Amino acid sequence: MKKFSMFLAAIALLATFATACGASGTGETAATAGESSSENSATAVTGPTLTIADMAFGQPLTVAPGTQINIANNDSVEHSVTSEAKGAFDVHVDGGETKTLIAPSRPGEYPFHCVYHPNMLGTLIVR
Ligand SMILES: [Cu+2]
Repeated sequence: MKKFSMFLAAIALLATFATACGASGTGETAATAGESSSENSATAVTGPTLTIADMAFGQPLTVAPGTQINIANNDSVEHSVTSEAKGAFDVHVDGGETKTLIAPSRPGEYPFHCVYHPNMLGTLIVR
């Protein structure tokens, strides 16, 4: 019996969450649906793309400060684009996925590597 009441409590909790989620989108069901589809396309923004293939980053990429860069991982394993300068950027991309990296706002040369494959090296140039 105790188990059953805990089950009911869990259901009630879930219902509360569902209500809370629904409340944020009240009256915007259509807009919310639109948002989620634009979110999907937002993973691939219009802008420069850094393509990772065959365990390599390819040629250095030059972008303006703050540019949204697509990181397309064509390999089947996860890679990261991690700046040598601590904290400048660190984006992890699963195999076959694309993520967005925001270029630093400060111009300069940003060497980076993959934390999973330290021999993978690349350079991002911001100017
Ligand atoms: Cu890697």
